[in-house]
Amino acid sequence: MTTASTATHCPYCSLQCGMRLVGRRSPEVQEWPEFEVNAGALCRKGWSAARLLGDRERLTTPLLRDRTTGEFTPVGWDEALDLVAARLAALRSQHGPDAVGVFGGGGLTNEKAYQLGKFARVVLGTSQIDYNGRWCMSSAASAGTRAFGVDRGLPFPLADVEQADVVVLVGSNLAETMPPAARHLDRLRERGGRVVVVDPRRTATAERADLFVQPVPGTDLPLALGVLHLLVAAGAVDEEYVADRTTGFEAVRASVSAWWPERVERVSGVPAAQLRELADLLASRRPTGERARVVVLTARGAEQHVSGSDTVLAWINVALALGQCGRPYAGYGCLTGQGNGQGGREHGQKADQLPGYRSIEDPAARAHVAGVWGVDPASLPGKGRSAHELLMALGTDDGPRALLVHGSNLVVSAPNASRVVERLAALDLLVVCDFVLSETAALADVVLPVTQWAEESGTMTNLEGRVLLRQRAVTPPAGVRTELEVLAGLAERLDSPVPLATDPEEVFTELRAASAGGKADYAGITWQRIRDEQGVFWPCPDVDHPGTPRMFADRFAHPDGRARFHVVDHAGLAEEPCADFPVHLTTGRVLAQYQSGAQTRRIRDLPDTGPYVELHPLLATRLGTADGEPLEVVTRRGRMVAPGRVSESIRPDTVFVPFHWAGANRLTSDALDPASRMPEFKACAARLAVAGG
Ligand SMILES: Nc1nc2c(c(=O)[nH]1)N[C@H]1C(S)=C(S)[C@@H](COP(=O)(O)OP(=O)(O)OC[C@H]3O[C@@H](n4cnc5c(=O)[nH]c(N)nc54)[C@H](O)[C@@H]3O)O[C@H]1N2
Ligand SMILES: Nc1nc2c(c(=O)[nH]1)N[C@H]1C(S)=C(S)[C@@H](COP(=O)(O)OP(=O)(O)OC[C@H]3O[C@@H](n4cnc5c(=O)[nH]c(N)nc54)[C@H](O)[C@@H]3O)O[C@H]1N2
Ligand code: SF4
Ligand SMILES: [Mo]
Repeated sequence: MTTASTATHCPYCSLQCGMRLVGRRSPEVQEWPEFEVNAGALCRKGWSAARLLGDRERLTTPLLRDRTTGEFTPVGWDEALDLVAARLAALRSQHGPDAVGVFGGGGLTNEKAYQLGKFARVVLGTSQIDYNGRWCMSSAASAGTRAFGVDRGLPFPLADVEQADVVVLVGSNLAETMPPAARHLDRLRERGGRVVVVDPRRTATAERADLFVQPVPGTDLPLALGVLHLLVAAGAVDEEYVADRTTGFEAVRASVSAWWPERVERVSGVPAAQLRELADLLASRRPTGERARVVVLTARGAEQHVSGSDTVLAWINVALALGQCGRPYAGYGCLTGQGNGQGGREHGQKADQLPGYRSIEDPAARAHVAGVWGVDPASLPGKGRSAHELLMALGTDDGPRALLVHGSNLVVSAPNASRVVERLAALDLLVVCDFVLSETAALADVVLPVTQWAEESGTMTNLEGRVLLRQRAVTPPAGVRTELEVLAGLAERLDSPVPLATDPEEVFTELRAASAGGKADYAGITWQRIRDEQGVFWPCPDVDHPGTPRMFADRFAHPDGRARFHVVDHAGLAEEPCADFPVHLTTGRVLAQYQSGAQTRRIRDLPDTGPYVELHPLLATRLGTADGEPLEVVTRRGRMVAPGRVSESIRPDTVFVPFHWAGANRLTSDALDPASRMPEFKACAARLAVAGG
């Protein structure tokens, strides 16, 4: 007898590496070499992912928490769902539908994200829904929409990067955050191409760079202005492309004249000579005389700032001025982060959005989606608060009094997290769906145990806009339900005007109809096509359509078909260092842990080092500390103690703390980008001292 093997995808990041699960009980991860995105390669998180299936820390029964003792009591599903529904109904009738908030996640499958948005708008009638993707790539999404008329992280398959001549990574540590993708950089370099990495830390990714640029945190925007200044001065702008395919360049050309290299050097700390080297690379020619193919990629380092969306626009300006967007093996892309970071932002769990990447304020979009849902368009609520604003409103006079959390451990991952914990405590009801008792679930009044990843089927849209199918590979433990069943059970108890489906393929069919004609059009994608074709790229408006791996070849998505330049200027950080808080604190990731760590900290095969403070030897000497000694880090919001890790790789004016363990986000600032509402996770002002000294 052969052992069952199921082709599926990793539960973690947006690369969505293909893998096989072998065995139905405690399955083993094996490679799936035919799947082209990762060609069998996995990082250690992927290899160890199956360890959490059937783990003893796994939740298998609904739990009710006694607010006085803090103790959890296991209860049956009917009791839990009856109780949640009754309390939600009471809050709604007392305070109106916006008394209930919903917080989703970019790790949810398309089907779950879609159903969560429908549940909020149709069953609860609330406008108060948003999700953790707001903290992830919302700045790039907002910039992409403004520049190109549509937001798809990468408008080309990732492997195209290998065929480029110059790749500029602005604030991405992909060698640690999507390791199998780093091979594209290696192959590009073998072909003679060049890699540029922009990061305040010399990361594992920077080690692969031909040119490493190490700016002060939050200065990627003036860097782009300086690059464009030099390109204009060198006559390197592709004037024909700019005239044919874009609008708004003249104002941008004028605005960058004020950003000469020495001024950029003063602001960013990047030597003028290095800036010239970068501009020369971008303006270089292929042996044929044709322009070099340039790919500019941004990630969280550039985006998680109050100026994040303007920073992305500034780098898009560079790519457009060089005539790169829409050209083969070239252009701009954002490296999305969460497993379904792309799909999670298309189907309506965002405060301002309906499925198909439609606007909830557009009457035609409301009519279309309400038609698919079988409800009156007038019954759909309007736009709600963004993620952090939603959390800050909890338990206030006009904010939600109950919150349902699906797929976020926000106690660890939200900015200025101590305030978030205070807001959660002010709620009348906190309900968390999860498969482990995360730090957030531990504060809930009701915890609902759901199936995870390999125990259920559903689609995910990876960083390339490729819609993939995660197939159920193992039998879920007794006692857990799928999220679709939970939502349907609540809908029924809340007298929903329409029933909610529980079969994921049926939900996907409905999602296809709801997305039809929208920007992210899935109408022609079927589960069978995904199986047959290694995924299908949206937009795919009908079943005979091949899907769209490469966008913008002929036109951009604005009505006139042109891309838009935007004038942006350097506004700086929300918090600049000062006498009391003299260093920049930045935060991010390490290879072996994922996000808030709720999943990966429970996997014993992965090193769990705890938080640490990376600092330069010069700063260590000034503080009188040595490698491994405990340091106290203080910001205007909080403090933490963690061992120092002394390293030449970081700027002397900056320290780095990974956010996978609670602590980092007690320090971070919740100043928001005005366009995307992205918090400035990547910079705040901090003071360091030898702990206990
Ligand atoms: N191992 C691992 N992989 C992951 C994840 C994980 O948690 N762990 N999470 C996934 C998710 S959701 C995401 S969003 C992605 C994130 O992927 P990345 O964006 O690659 O990850 P980060 O570590 O958050 O940030 C990248 C780099 O930004 C740098 N940086 C800090 N401030 C600045 C700045 O002002 N400018 C510039 N240019 N760089 C700066 C940091 O030093 C860091 O090296 O990773 C995905 N993959
Ligand atoms: N300081 C700092 N903070 C950051 C960042 C940073 O760079 N620095 N990055 C930000 C970014 S980019 C992101 S994406 C966020 C991520 O941070 P979080 O939103 O906390 O994301 P996860 O840690 O992935 O949390 C997912 C939770 O949901 C559970 N879960 C997983 N899948 C499902 C599912 O299908 N259904 C349900 N119900 N639960 C599920 C997991 O067990 C886990 O408890 O953190 C942000 N916070
Ligand atoms: S790179 Fe991302 S998708 Fe691939 S195995 Fe690692 S965590 Fe999973
Ligand atoms: Mo993310």
